[in-house]
Amino acid sequence: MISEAMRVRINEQINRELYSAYLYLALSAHAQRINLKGTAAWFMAKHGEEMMHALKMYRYLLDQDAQVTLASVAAPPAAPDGVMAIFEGTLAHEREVTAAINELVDQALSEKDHATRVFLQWFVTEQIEEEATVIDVIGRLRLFGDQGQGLLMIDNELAAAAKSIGQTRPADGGA
Ligand code: OFO
Repeated sequence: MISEAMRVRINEQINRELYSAYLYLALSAHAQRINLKGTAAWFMAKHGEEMMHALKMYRYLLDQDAQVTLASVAAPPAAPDGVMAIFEGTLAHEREVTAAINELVDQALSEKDHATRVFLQWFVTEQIEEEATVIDVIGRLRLFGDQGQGLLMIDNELAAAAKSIGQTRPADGGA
């Protein structure tokens, strides 16, 4: 049993996760159109991961006998120019999601809702990884360049990394 306030907030978070999925689907299409196939695969894998996040919360509400209320998902903005700007925007977005998850934890703590706090722990840990993988990509774009040979190399790395998204994070912290 969870409070009505908590039910509403988890439903809002489901919407944020679905928006993340939608945003990454749009970025995957954009990357595909500019011939960055690895980047497209990476954002498509992130899309799947965000859907999984939404469904995890959806399932939690049902397990708590709480109503799932699906709202409209906002349209993502047009992709910015340049790969660096795309990943910087992705990092900013993930930091907003982290802040929202932390607020949910604050709510659970204030209500002494131990079940929800424990449930949210997975998301707290997940957000560390979500931010770290994007920070890693941005670092490599800075190092090797976001055009030409450097970009081609990173695009190939993203193609490989896409295969491990949603699985255990590689020990080397690869993108
Ligand atoms: Fe669901 O972690 Fe990204 O948004």
